[in-house]
Amino acid sequence: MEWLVYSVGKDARAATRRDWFHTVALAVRDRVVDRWMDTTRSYYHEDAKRVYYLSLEFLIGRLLTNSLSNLGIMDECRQALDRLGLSMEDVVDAEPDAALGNGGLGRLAACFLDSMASQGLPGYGYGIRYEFGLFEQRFENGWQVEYPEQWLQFGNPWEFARPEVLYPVQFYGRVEEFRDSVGERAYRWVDADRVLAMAYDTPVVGYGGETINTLRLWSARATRDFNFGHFNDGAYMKAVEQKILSENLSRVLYPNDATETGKELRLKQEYFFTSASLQDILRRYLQHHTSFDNLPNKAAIQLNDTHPAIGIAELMRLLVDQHALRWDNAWEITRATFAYTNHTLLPEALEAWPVRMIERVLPRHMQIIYEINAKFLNRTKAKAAGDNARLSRLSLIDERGERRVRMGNLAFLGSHHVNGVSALHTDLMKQTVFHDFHEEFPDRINNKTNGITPRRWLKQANPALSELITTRIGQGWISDLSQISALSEKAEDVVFREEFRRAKRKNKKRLAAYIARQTGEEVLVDSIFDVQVKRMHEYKRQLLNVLHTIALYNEMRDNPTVSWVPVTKIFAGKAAPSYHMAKLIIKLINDVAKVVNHDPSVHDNLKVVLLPNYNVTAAEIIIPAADLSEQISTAGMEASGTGNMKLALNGALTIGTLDGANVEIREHVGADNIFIFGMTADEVNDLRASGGFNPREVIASNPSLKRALDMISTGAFSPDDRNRYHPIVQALTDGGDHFLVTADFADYCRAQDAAMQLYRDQEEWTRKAILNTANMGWFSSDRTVNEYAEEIWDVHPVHPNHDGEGFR
Ligand code: Z2T
Repeated sequence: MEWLVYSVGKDARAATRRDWFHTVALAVRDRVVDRWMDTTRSYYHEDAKRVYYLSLEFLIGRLLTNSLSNLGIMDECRQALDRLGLSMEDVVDAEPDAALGNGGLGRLAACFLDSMASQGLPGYGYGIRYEFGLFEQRFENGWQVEYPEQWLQFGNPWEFARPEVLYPVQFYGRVEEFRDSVGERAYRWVDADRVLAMAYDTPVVGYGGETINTLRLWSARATRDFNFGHFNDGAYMKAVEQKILSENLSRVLYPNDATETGKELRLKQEYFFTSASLQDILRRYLQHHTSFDNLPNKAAIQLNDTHPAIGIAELMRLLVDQHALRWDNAWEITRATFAYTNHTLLPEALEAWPVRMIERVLPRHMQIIYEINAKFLNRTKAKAAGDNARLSRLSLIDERGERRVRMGNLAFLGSHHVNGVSALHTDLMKQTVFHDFHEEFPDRINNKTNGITPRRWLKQANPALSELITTRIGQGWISDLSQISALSEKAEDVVFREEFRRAKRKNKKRLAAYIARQTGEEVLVDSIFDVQVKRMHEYKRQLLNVLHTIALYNEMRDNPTVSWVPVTKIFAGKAAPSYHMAKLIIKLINDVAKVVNHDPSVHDNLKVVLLPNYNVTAAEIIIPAADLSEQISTAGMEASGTGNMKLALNGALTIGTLDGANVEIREHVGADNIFIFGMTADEVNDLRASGGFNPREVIASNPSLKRALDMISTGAFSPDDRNRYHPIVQALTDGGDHFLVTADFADYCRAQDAAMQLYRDQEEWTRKAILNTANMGWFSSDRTVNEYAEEIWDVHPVHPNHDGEGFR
């Protein structure tokens, strides 16, 4: 109560739910600060090797439940609120969802922060404090409309502004050559614009509260130069305008998940946070060291995709230009410090900045990139004389068309390890994008299959199942998920199966209420909750699911006397605002929902819902309630997937292709407990290479597919605009069906039938669901992070001293 009065400045009668959220968050934060300082101080005193996770995205979601749960004070807090007549749920619901990321890549970064802190690893996250996170999605007339996501509008109780942690970051200008004190050629970057990067720190509470790490996000501030000197009116207003423009750097997250826009502001964002982070890392290192030789023994820098890859040129610049190291020495240190994670093979998502743009925005970096390239190609030329095609593939510069810098090649060359995010993806990296580099550096590529944190994705999101698990096997699974395998034998226990079903049913009721609130649709709790939640993208094939939905709808209408297993098709996901096809697919799902849900002839046996504004908070409600998990991307295209892991851990059975981590999920849960269908990545590759795939033939030979497509194309779902879906039908037919939707349709329907038949046998279904939960232990991000720590970073746990006296 005192907290409310003194920190929020209100008395209890005037307090809103948001005020209570801020009150509770500030009280929780107070419990964290001492341990946070202890942790930081322990790292400092031990001069521990730290790992720095550089990521343009951190998809955190809400933090209140997470903090309370990891600190072990959930019940205490609930009781305190009870005494005030307040509901915990209401307070929790008042927190905005921090959506500083697009999807898998950003959420992976957030899971890694949780896992590093939970295992006592000295890990820092570095990124951008976007004022606007990923847009809020609404449906207007069934179409996606984007609204700004104003998560900071009412303040952020978790962050600490550090106005004293401020670094200059430069853009534009030119490079001057001069002779240094020993007469060597040297360079300086002059006449550049300056922006300041200001730090905001958020404590990352590890499970048990022993370790509290730091997420440091940078915010752009104008330099105060314009306050000095004399201005006439015009110059003054120009200077103020300049200030506003430079602060746009940290204004908004780019909403593209797997396509790059090549916009200058995006390049500037990447350099902005990377430069500030490197300056901060070097400052911390120099507190203990006078030479840079030990940098690789004290700092591991992980590049989350190529977004921070300009850091390789930046570290070279800092070492060579500012600290006067010799090139070869600086390069050795740089390579020993950086490692790079690749998250996609999609060609349109591989960053390639125009040389002309980098020359203009970062002139010194362009020189450094040329120098790195020249030295590398010269060395390679000596070995592979004559093979010019190979050399041009290895080059950092793509010379076909407008000259561009291949950021993936730069990241590869400047790193000591390069990893993919699932076994299949890593293999494909070696065969495709990095084929030549892999030949050149056969030990550099390694696999680190993604994982998810069991704290957020099981303990917090699914209290019903978590409590059940803990009553049977204790709570060791929370910090060591491999222990969950002890549930396997419980799959044979009829009482346990009953309780497992009860937990699932409770979650389904919660989701049904959420669906009713969000869409007005009533769904049957006893239907199969068939869930596809992820970004909207053609390669993820929401269309395949829609086509099956329409085919099932037709079958149900044709055979009204059959006793159908009721199905609820649940979709959620955002489309990039400029991705017209993905937005059209959203409209199609909404149009199909409208027709199916209001057709009395299917007797409520089929419902279709598309939930708006999918984010971490929505995922926490949807995932624990799922029966069937749709992981149906075209094989070879989904690098890993992580939603697949969250759903299986929560006892959903997967229907999926042999893509990304689905392959490893099958190995762990067993082929009998997963519905695999469709072409393999090799088959996809062969079919595309043969050029012989003809969707028209496939469609003609499959009446149910033909009927579904005909309905879409003749306007059965869009009577107000019968041509609306022409682009979709076109893509699936004359367009050549690049994602092989039609090719996999028949086998997908077979797998769907198998799932529906199995669902009739609730005991058998539950047995398999339990075996999924029990066998997903390996997919904990604790395991993933440990692999990085041991095989890439060489960092080790530190146990913070919380005695108080020793250090103070
Ligand atoms: C993203 O979420 C992913 C890859 C990207 O490539 C970009 C973004 Cl924003 C540049 C996803 C992959 O699509 C997904 O398969 C993977 O599980 C996830 O990254 C984490 O590795």
